[in-house]
Amino acid sequence: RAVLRTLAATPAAMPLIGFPHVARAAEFELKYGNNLPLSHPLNIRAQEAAERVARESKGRVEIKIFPNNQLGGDTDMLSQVRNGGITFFTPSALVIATLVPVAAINAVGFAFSDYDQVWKAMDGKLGAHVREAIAKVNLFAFEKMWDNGFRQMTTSGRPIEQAKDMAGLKIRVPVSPLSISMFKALDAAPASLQFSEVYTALQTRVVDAQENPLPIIQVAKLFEVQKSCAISNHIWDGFWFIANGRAWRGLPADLQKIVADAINDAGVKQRADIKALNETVQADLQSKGLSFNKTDPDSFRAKLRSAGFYKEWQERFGNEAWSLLEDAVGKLA
Ligand code: X2X
Repeated sequence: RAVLRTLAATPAAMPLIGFPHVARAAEFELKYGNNLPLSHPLNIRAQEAAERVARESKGRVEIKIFPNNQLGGDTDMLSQVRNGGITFFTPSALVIATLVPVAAINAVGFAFSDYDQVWKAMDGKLGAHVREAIAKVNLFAFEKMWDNGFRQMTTSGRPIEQAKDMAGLKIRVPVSPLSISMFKALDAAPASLQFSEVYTALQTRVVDAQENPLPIIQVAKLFEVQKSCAISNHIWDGFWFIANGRAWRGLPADLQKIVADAINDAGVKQRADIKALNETVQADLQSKGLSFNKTDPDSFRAKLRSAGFYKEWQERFGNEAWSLLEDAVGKLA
């Protein structure tokens, strides 16, 4: 009644001031966690996708992004997406492989030699094979992988040029059985640490080396605690954008389409961002004091072969997945 009196007393000429806009809570509030700094293309494109989903769903779906390990490390977020604590997570293939072993197949040492091979395989049969395996543990993997990049090795001491330089090297690797296996086969001394711990571990010399794509080295400022970088391209690594299976199935089909289209389109744009970044990132890192050297990939492949690395992982992944990989990259074992 009071409101009506106010309205009645309001001169028609005065624009009616809208009632304070109360933002309706979204019908679906979805949490997305990742392990990368805000400035990485993964977060920039994820933010765009979240805005597109809110717009196209007319506010029915809100994706809240928690970047840079705000929700905990990879291991924590992997268990959260499994139990539904969060809806989305973007683990590296190396990391989700702790749950879905075959997911590490794209990370077999020195398998991929360029991005044409990578996307033909991961957008094709090999990627489909891995997505099926991810579905079996009640997670949903979106069709398009996001790009982490070709991994390079950095050290605080002498540069790495060939396989023999790896002997005894205390190198940090992700929480990944394949990474441990590969660097042990190279006679290094690998230590698995979550990405959130890497900078400090290098700074305090708990480890003397690490390996990551150059954009990661840049955004995580690892050049501040490392001296040299060997361009080894020893692993191509990608992020699977995954959803909790139950939460994903709980979205109506029209909203699933809006979310999937936005996330897949964002993933393809993020790939282009990394490609563009790769043109400039080495010069930027050099300007920040990181020295670079080439390596002899054949010496590393020969060492992995003689250590039985390829044979071991062919058995562990199974012949079907291994054949899909070799169809894409040629004979490895
Ligand atoms: O932990 C790493 O090295 C990173 C950031 O590349 C992954 O997410 C695997």
